[in-house]
Amino acid sequence: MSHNAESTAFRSALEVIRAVEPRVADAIGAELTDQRESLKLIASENYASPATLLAMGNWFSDKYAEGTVGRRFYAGCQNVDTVEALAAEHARELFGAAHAYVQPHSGIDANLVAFWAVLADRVESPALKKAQVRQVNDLSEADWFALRRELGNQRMLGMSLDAGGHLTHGFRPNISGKMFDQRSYGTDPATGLIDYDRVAEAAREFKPLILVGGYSAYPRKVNFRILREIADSVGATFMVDMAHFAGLVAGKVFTGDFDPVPHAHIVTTTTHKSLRGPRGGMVLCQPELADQVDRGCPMVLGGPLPHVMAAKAVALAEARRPDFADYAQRIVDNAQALAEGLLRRGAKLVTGGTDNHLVLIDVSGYGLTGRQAEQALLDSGIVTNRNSVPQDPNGAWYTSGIRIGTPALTTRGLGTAEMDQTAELIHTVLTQTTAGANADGTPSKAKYTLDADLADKIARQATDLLAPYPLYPAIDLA
Ligand code: DSN
Repeated sequence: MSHNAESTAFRSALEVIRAVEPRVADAIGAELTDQRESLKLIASENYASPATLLAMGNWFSDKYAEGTVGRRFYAGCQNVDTVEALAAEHARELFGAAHAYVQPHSGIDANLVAFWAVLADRVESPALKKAQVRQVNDLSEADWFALRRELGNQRMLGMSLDAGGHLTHGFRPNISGKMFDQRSYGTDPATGLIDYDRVAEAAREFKPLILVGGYSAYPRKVNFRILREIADSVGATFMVDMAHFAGLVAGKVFTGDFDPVPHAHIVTTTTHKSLRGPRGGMVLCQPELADQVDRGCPMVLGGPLPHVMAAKAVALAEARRPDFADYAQRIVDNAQALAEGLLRRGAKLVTGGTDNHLVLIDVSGYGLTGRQAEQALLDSGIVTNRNSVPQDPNGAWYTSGIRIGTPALTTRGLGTAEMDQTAELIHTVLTQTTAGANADGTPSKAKYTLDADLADKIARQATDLLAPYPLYPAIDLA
């Protein structure tokens, strides 16, 4: 395929859009410019391939396809069946999973599908048995009351938010925190690492129905074999949310005890982070959960998005190519180079480093909150997000941390030398930023000062750093 084909495809698409609503075409073009010019260090973002992006922009978007492959609630789904079956096959082969469900629209949706599947599989509930889709109309009022009583108050044990766990692992701002009686395990205050003995102790005391492994801001490997043993010892279902590190599992950087798929009963993921696919979710599971997982739509999901499933099939096919393993290894090499560069310059990092794709800087070492640091970096052309650190005194809004990750810059081709330069840019911005004060003189958690000329200079240096590694080099919209 020629480079010219990619350029022609996107230019033509924009021409067609521009004829209807030019402001949308302009915004799409502006987004490409912004993404090309900024140093994207958001750990959960990436750049999907042109083939993946194009697979989403077509008439598959027009199809309803509730149900599963070969068993739909709508006629005319033969082509949707083709792409859904392909995406599931690629997912099973890539991860060595018994079953794959590729309909979830996001990671949150994938987790909801998993929670429902585990509840339906594990909770002894005559009312629930009746409530399965095919019999839902037969439920009496008494059945509904029984169903709520029998399913309610089940227990979930997951990683605490400030130690790097995710909102959907039983925390109040998410429905999982209302569905489940939740307790969390944190990390060792001295090392920042998961203390598996403490997890085992919490599991023994709490006796969860579901033990959740996985994180969105923990910079280390997790031993899933040990977590499975803990789950088994208390009769819990072991679920892993690998949304952040699915690309490292796919690329065989995380193997053995660190690969969740052979150890967990059920694994959820997004497809757009280190896996580098379209925005979306996916569930992998053991055979005994497959039937419940496949009820995801309409149980907790809206109609599947066939255009996104087509894009998942494309991206998963890409991840099965040998060069994806090289990409995954470079993600980790780059994160470690970035961590080392920051440490050498005096930054304080949670756990003192990383062995995955992300680094968590404790910016209290620079006298800043996460919010101040995030904005100062943004002023300087460096896109990151603030994040809590363990036992964070500033809470989840202001925070004391900055989370940075390397999947996106690694896709562009930046390597360890550029990571050291990136560390220099970050360190310069953070050392030159000063926390501000409120009108009454009290310290502000949001205000800061950073010399505008310095911010501009750093932004130019960031652009120079990116210049040899153009984003979507074949695409010229001019
Ligand atoms: N929003 C994702 C992240 O940034 O980690 C997780 O939901």
